[in-house]
Formats: sequence, structure tokens, C-alpha cells
Amino acid sequence: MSKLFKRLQELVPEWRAERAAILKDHGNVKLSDCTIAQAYGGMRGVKSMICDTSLVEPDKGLIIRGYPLLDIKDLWPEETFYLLLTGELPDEAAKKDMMAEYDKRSAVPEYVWDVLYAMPDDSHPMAMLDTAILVMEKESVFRKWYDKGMVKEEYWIPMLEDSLQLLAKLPSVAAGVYRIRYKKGDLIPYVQGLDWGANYTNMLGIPDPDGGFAKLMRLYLHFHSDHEGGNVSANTCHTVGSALSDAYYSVSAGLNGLAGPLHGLANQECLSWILETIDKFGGVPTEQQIRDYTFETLNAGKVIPGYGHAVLRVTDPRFTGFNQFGKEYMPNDPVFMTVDRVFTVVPKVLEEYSNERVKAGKNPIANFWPNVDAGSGALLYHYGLTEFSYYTVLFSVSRSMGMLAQLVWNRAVGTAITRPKSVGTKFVKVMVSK
Ligand code: AMX
Repeated sequence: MSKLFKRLQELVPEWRAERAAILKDHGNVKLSDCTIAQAYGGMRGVKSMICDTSLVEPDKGLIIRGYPLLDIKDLWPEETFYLLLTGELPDEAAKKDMMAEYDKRSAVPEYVWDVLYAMPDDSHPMAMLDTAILVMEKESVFRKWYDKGMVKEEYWIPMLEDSLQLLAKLPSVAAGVYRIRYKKGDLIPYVQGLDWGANYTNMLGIPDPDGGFAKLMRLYLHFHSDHEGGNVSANTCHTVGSALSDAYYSVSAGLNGLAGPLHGLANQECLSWILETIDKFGGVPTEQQIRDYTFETLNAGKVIPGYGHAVLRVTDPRFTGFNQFGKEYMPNDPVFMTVDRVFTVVPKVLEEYSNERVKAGKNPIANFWPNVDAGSGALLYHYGLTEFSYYTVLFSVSRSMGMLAQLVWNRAVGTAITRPKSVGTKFVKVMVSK
């Protein structure tokens, strides 16, 4: 029995008791109102779900289980998952135990490779990853237990097993997607005893003589792991999981949302935009050139990828962490230098542009600062991962930790099936006429 499982066995009854007491004593307290603008506007800011794994504060960014991200930036992803689930930092023994739990479950069924090799050559890597996850659904322990019959109190146990199974296989599957999609040659096997991040790096097959890429990978997987419950991927996974669909169905669904350009796909678009500027100006552009190109992009009706956020109103600490990494390990890399210079120029341009929008009667841009996607691509590019249509797959491997931790937690406390109420335009018109 894993240390994680044992600790959860102790914690789950406490969480249930806490939830029951809150509901009994304060169930009628109002958390939030919802305006018509919010109903039309993606429910932005409406507090209507509970998520304990992490919190995104508009002025602070990601806080995982009470720890601001930059205070715990050196965690390995194995530790991140333990923390997301239990709320506690694992000791060295628990971290080793997590590695051993992944090792035990790392074998990928052969049929996954058959399916991936059979997909069209020009499939998007995200479509390949999501298909691979979905095709493994038949392995779900949750579904088997459910079909046999199990009591609600047990739901979290097979959900945890499915989560560990899926997480253990994801680096191999994701690396396989890379090697198959970009015709990199044979698949590279998983190495027992090697950590999750280094294993993933190794299976991609990109040379990493000084271990810098593995270091970046651990940081990357840790940083993207969770972003509270309401973002498109987490919320989709949550909704699908609330119907008691198993982890394979739920995570695959959530990642289909991550594949959208306004969400996780932004990282591929960011690097593409950075490389375009370098190309256009024949090297690292000057601040004036960046300013001109930013306006050109905006005036063409496009967004500046990597800037703005639905919740954050400051520089994303994940961007800050990546920027620090770049300054330490690749200060003279032209792509990194461009990202860094863009950071000094774009927020000011967005502010000016936003003021013009307001004068023209449009919405202001709510946040001029970089989000996680603005800088991560440059670091990956530096280490030789240059196929940027693959970047959202890396994000997905990481984000699966948050989605799975939330699924386990929801099954542990017995969160109900999601069912908000929709109203029609007629309802709105009648309401405002009163
Ligand atoms: N460039 C240009 N215009 C922008 C902008 C940007 N970076 N960010 C916001 N705007 C515009 C919006 O398109 C919107 O215009 P509209 O009213 O004409 O439709 C207006 O400003 C108001 O939007 P907002 O309230 O500031 O943002 P939002 O909550 O509606 O959207 C986000 C947030 C992230 C989708 C938006 O900032 C955006 O499109 N950014 C660029 C894409 C990106 O970086 N996405 C990654 C987000 C992080 C992630 O999930 N990985």
C-alpha cells in the first residue's frame, strides 16, 4: 500500500466531516451573485464550485495548497502530485515511494502504439495524446469496480488507482506521440528508477548532456500542474467526472479543452510569434521593432499570445520562474532574449491599445501582463525541442496531475453531478423589462 494511499485513508474522513459540517451549518450562505454580463461572459468570477488543490489570486498567481508557487519552485512533479492530493509536502521517503508507484504502473499497453501509428501523419499531437488516453479507458479500475457494484465511500480508491496508472504512463505516451508524429525513429523505453521528469526527457530522445533539459522539464511539469478549478481544462474534466465518468474519459475531455488557442495552445502560438519577429527583423528585434510588430498584430485583429489572463492581474509567477531559469541557463540565447525584451515592451503597448479600444467603445484589456505561456516555449526551444505544435502536450502531461487530484478529491468528498441552470434570451429580456 503506497504512502500516498495510507495518508489519504486518514485524510478523507476528515475532509468528509468538514464538508458535512459546513453544509449543515452554513449551506444557505450565498457565495456569489451572477450578473447578465457574467452569464454571457463565460461565468467569469462567479464563485460556484469548490476546489481545494490550488487557488489563483488575481494579485499573486498560483498558490498550491497554501504555498505560493515561487516558494516551492524546486519541487519535483512526484512531490507536486502528493502535495496537490494531501495538502502536505512529502518527505524524502514519500517522494521515493511515489517514484516506485509510477515505476510499477509504467507499462503502456501495446494497442496504444498501434492506434498512434495508425493516425494520419498530420494529426495534431494533442489529438494523438487525447486519443491515446481515451483508448486506454478499457483499463479503468473505477469502471470495473462500478460495474461490479461499490459504495460511494469507496469511489476515491479506484479513482486514485486510475490516476496513478494514467500518470505513470503519460510520459511514455506523450514521448511516443513526439517520436511517432515527428518521425524521430523507434520508441525509447521507460527507465525504472529514473524520476518522472527525467524519464520523459529521456524518452523524447533529445540529447541532454548536462541534464539542463531534465531540470527544465521538472520545473515545467511542476509549474503547469494545476490552476484551481474553473479554467477550461479543469472545469471540463470536473464536469465530465461529476457524471462518474472515469479518469480516462474525464482527463481526455479536459485536455481537449486545453488544446484550444485561448487556453493551452497559446504556448505554441507564443513561440511562433516570437520566431516571426526574429525572422522579420533578422535577429533579436529592438524595442521599437517589437512595439511596431505588436501594433501590427493587434491591428490585424489578432491577440498577442501569452499576454492577458482571465483571472490574473499581475505577471504570472510561472512566467517569472521561467524567466529566472532563462536568465540563469541561457542568458545569450536569441529566442530567450527576444522573450525577455517583449516582456519590457508588450504590457505598455497593450495598455495604450486598451485605452484606444475604450475610446472606441470596446472592452478594456483587463490584464497587460504575461501569463505562463509567454516564456516557456523559448526554454524548450533552447534545448532542442523545436516542434512547437508539440508544446501543449507537455502542458497536458503536467495539467493531468491537477485534474486527477481534483477528481480524486471530488470522489472522496462526494461532490455532486454538475448541473448549473441556463436561461434563454427571452428570460433575460423579460427580467430586465421588470
Ligand atoms: N491581445 C489582444 N487583445 C487581448 C489580449 C491580448 N493578449 N488579452 C485580452 N484581449 C482582449 C480580448 O480579446 C477581449 O476583446 P473583445 O472584448 O473584443 O473580445 C478584451 O481584451 C477583454 O478581454 P479580457 O477581459 O482582458 O480577457 P478574457 O478574460 O476575456 O480572456 C484570455 C483572457 C487569456 C483568453 C485573453 O487575455 C487572451 O486571448 N490572451 C491571449 C491568448 C493567451 O495567452 N492565452 C493563454 C492563457 C493562459 C492559458 O490558459 N494557458
